[in-house]
Amino acid sequence: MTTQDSDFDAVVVGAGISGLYAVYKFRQRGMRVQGFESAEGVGGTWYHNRYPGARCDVESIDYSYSFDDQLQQEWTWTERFATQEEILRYLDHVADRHDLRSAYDFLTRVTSAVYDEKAGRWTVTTDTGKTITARFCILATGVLSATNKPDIPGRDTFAGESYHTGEWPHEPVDFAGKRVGVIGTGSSGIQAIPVIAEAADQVVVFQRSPNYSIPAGNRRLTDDVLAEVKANYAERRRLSRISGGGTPNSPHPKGAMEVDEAERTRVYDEWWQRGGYLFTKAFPDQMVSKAANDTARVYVEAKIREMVADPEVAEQLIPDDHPIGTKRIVTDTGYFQTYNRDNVTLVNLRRTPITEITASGVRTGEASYDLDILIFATGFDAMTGSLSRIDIRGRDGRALTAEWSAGPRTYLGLAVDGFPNMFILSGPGSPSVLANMVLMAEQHVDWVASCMDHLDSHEIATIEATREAADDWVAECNAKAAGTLFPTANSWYMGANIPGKPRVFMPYIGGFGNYNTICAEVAAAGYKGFALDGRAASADN
Ligand code: NA7
Repeated sequence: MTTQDSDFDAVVVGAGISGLYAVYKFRQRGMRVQGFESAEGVGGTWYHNRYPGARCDVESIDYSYSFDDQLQQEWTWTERFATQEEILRYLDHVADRHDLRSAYDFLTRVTSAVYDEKAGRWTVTTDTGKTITARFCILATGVLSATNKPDIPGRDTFAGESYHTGEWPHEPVDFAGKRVGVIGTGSSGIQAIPVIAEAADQVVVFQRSPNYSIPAGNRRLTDDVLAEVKANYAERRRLSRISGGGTPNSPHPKGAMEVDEAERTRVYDEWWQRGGYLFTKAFPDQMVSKAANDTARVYVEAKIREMVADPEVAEQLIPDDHPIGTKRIVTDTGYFQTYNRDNVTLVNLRRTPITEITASGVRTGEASYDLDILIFATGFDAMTGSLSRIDIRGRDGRALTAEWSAGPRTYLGLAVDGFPNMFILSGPGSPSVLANMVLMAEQHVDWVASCMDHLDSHEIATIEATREAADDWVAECNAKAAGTLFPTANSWYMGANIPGKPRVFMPYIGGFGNYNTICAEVAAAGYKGFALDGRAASADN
């Protein structure tokens, strides 16, 4: 390899939704792009999370790229909420359609990214021994990709088959006639359990915290529905970009406490029928006012009691530790009814914690459960985990992990002071996990691409967030979160699921539409809050 071969305009780490679009967009600008991806194929989250029942909780017609109108007109989603398999097929199609794979080295994990101040370039090394340099370092490493496998005593001694939902094998897992244990009842566990229960002999669910979950109301998309969506796609996308969550849904015009009980119930009935996590957005005050939230909580709890035949089991499935929606609310298909089956047992770990995992199964304070298959549906080191697994160093060799020891610090969720020409896509400090991730990815990549246009047309070599702008943005994110009920829950949004991780509400919760406006204003003001070639930006730059 010659120096020229190993020197790029941009390196893109990750071939998920944001990485793929970054490669597309940068190549459109005529850039030489090198991508790295640790998996064998494209898809990111949707490559790895192949567990039974895995689906997106955002509607397929919204959870899809908007940049290629021909693609959105030609592609036919089959279901309202797409399966992992269908989303991966879609992303494979996009990669082929735009020849994106050719930018990537697959089965290649980036181990370090180091900024060379003298050269003004990033040096990136991989676990395959490759080293390249690039002007821009783009981290599209995903927010729910670094899996969390809790350190339960005896964890690795289990002699049967053992899987994490986020690292699911490619070969189908055969559950027939098997005794299956599932640890964890977040989105992954709640989606997987009903499907596994249909196939397995026995399912034992080890639940530490119950979760709120709303039936998806999933259905096949008819030709008529698709024709109407496609005829109005531009307007649908416009509404999504100005919305709070990146989909064309808006809450009731009045707050839950401003309407009478009959109206409140009518609205909840309507949003219950719509299905899924959108239920948390029925009223605008639901995630802000405890009294409003309580009305939603009571409504859903009554539904759970209706769905579960055994009242004692129903009570154990009802959360008592967080306002509804402050932990990512789950979108399910038949979850609560699964506990009406004879072959499903709920083990309440609050009452009887796991003491150890043994060669034959799981032991709690009260009983031993012999298992053939043990599934960890135990989540992720969310938002920062995929970044902290790379040795990222900015000016003066400063390590990103050290800079973030008290929690992630970014400007706009995109940039970090001391790390010039480095952009994080859909990272902490952005609305990513609270919004439609596909439109989020497009917004970030489009913003970065026009920033690059600005730099090039003004002959500016480097852009870097100022410390002051990052401090202000962190304060703004904290203030926005403090105005809601979200920080009251021990959620992965707060880093609370990982022992030792700082408790900080990581996403920006001011709304996707507002965020888009802020980013546009920053650019229009000549990249306010950034230093360009080391000098604070002004509107004349
Ligand atoms: P989540 O939502 O983080 O759920 C993980 C689950 O695993 C949750 O029920 C945890 O209980 C449980 N867990 C974690 N550690 C343990 C230990 N040590 N013992 C018992 N149970 C444990 O991850 P998911 O993969 O389901 O979903 C992640 C996101 O992906 C989701 O929010 C969607 O946005 C898509 P806990 O609540 O911590 O008591």
